[in-house]
Amino acid sequence: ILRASATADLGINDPFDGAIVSGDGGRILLVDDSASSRARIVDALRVQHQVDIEADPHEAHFRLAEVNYDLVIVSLNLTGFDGLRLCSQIRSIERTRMLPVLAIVNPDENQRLERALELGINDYLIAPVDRDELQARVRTQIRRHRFTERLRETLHATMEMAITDGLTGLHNRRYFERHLAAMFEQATVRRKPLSVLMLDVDFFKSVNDTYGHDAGDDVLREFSRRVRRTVRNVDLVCRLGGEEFVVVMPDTDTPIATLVGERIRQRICGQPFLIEGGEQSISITVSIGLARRQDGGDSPEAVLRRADEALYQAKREGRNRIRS
Ligand code: GH3
Ligand code: MG
Ligand code: MG
Ligand code: MG
Repeated sequence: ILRASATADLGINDPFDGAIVSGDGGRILLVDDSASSRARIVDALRVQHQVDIEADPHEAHFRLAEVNYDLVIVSLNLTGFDGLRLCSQIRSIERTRMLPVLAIVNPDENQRLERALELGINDYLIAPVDRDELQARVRTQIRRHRFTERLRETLHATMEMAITDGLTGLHNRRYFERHLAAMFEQATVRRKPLSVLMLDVDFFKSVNDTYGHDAGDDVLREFSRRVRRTVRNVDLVCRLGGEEFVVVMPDTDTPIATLVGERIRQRICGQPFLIEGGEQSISITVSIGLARRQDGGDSPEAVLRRADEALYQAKREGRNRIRS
C-alpha cells in the first residue's frame, strides 16, 4: 500500500533514503475558487487522502493556523485574491513555513509561476491538471514532508541528548559552559547581579560503598529534584559530573543567594533519602560554595574559581555548610 518502493522498482536510489514514509492518507487543503477545477482535483485525490476545500484564501489562512496539513494546493488563478499572496503568507508564518505548497497555474501564466517559485512553492501543475501526474506529485510532496519532519525530530532529540545529563535529566556541563557565558554577558550588559552556587555531596563515595552504586544513582536523582524544586525556573541547575552540581541565579545578590543555598542545604540534610521503594533510608549532606559576579572586569571562569574555592572551604570547615 505504501508505494514507497516505486523508485526502487526503477532500479534507482530512493530519494528518502529507503525509509518507509507513506505518501498516502494525507490531510490536504485545496484552495481554489473554481468549482470545476476543484471537482477534478478532489476526484483524483479523495480515495487516498482527506481533502478540505476552501474557496476563500482568507479562510484558508485561518484553517492553516488550526489544522496540521501535510500539503496545501493553491490555485494561482483565484479571482479577487492573489494566490501568490497566500503562498507568501504560508512561508512567512512559523507554523506553515515548512508546509509543502503545490500550485495550480494556467498555461499562459508564466510570470506568476516564476514569482510563485521564488516564493518557495515546492511543485506546480498546469491546468487542467492531469490526474495521474497530480497523484504522483502529491504523493511525493507528502513523502518528502513527512521524511523531513522525521529528520527534524531526530535532530531535535539528538541535540537535546547532547545537552542533557542522562542520569538526572538536568542540563550537563556542555550546556552549562555555553549558557553561563550568555547569562554572564546579560548580567554585565544589564548591570544586574549574578550568583553561582557550587554544590558537592558530602562523603558520597561512602554512599556507594555502603548501599551500592544503584542506590547512589537514586540519591543523585532525588538530590537533583530537591535542588530544582528549591530554586526558580530562571535559575540554571546543571550536573557538572559525579556528585557535583551548579546553580546559576540571575538578578540575585549575595544575601539572597546565601538564603537559597541555605534552603538547599536544609532540604538535603533535613529529610533522609528513601530509595528502593522506601526500603532504604540514607542521610545526605551537601557542601556549597557561593560566588557573585563582581562589577568591572570579572569573568565566568573567575567566578567559578571563587565558587570552587568557597566550596572547598566549606569542606575543610566540616562540610554540610555554605561558604562564600
Ligand atoms: P567529599 O565529601 O570530599 O566530597 O567526599 P566524596 O566521597 O563525596 O568525594 P569523592 O570525590 O571522593 O567521591 C565521589 C564519588 O562519587 C566517587 C564516585 O564513585 C561517585 N560517583 C561519581 N559519579 C557517580 C554516578 O554517576 N553514580 C554514582 N552512584 N556514583 C558516582
Ligand atoms: Mg571530590
Ligand atoms: Mg563529594
Ligand atoms: Mg566531588
